[in-house]
Amino acid sequence: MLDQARQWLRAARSMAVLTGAGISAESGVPTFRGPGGLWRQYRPEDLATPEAFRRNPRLVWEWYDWRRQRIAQARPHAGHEALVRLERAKPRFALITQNVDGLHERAGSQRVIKLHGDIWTVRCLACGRERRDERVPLPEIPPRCECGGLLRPGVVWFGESLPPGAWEQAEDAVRNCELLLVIGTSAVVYPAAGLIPLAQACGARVIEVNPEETPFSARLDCSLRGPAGQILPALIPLEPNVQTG
Ligand code: BV8
Ligand code: ZN
Repeated sequence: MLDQARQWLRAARSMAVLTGAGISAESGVPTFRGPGGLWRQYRPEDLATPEAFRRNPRLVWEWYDWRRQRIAQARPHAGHEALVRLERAKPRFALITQNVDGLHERAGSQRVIKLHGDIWTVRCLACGRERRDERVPLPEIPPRCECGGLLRPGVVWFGESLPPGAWEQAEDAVRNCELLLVIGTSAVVYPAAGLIPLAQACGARVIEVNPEETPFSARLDCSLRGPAGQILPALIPLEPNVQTG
């Protein structure tokens, strides 16, 4: 399995990678639906929706401020670093992430397509201004804009459409790749999860890395059952010749 996957990976001339919360688990950032996941204490519809924010911006911001503090203490791991090596080795490469934690960029990934926004950006509901805000913890909850307006996290909530351009870029990358590597996602959130069958429909091979089964595992070319921090470095070894394509 691993050898076959490594061989496909080495041979692929164009690649797309789709990551979810699982790739940040070994960095100490809780996942959403796993044991002790973020959603355990909070139900998604209670917090990650525009309605919840309108109803109780303080509660929603307490959750995001808590997550920002967890992420600020986290460090990218060997799995994130393996994806940086892969990006450098493959001329045609796209890293599509559902994560909002920014760990891929902190590891050195350059071409990151963020489908669900970025927890380190905020947007003003009054004047619409968007900016990076990395203050941890936030000085006031909920945080306010200079204009006095309420700031919201720069992430995509349930029921909200994805950032313009991000979806198109992701779809284009998946339609045109030979190989899709899916890492650490439960593949239940759409439209992101739809990229997996789309890749298959366009003739790409799909390799999955996840300690658990997902709704797509049985239908994929290769489903590697294990943690990203161990499997990715084995899949994408350090030696210099990994870029032979
Ligand atoms: C939209 C950002 C429409 C904020 C998030 C009914 C059926 C189908 C779809 C829907 C439906 N009802 C509603 C919908 C649509 C909805 C949706 O898909 N709902 C789901 C729950 C059914 N989708 C939306 O609303 C999307 N928008 O459709 O808009 C529209 C169109 C046009 C115009 C207007 C509107 C927006 C979805 C984005 C929501 N935002 N987060 C934030 O982060 O706070 S989603 C949230 O879930 C995160 O982004 C997260 O990334 C995402 C997916 O979760 P995962 O990343 O997969 O994480 P999870 O915990 O679930 O799984 C972790 C996995 O890792 C597990 O498999 C585990 O085994 C594995 N793992 C654990 N440890 C490791 C590991 N893997 C590797 N190594 C390890 N060590
Ligand atoms: Zn403002």
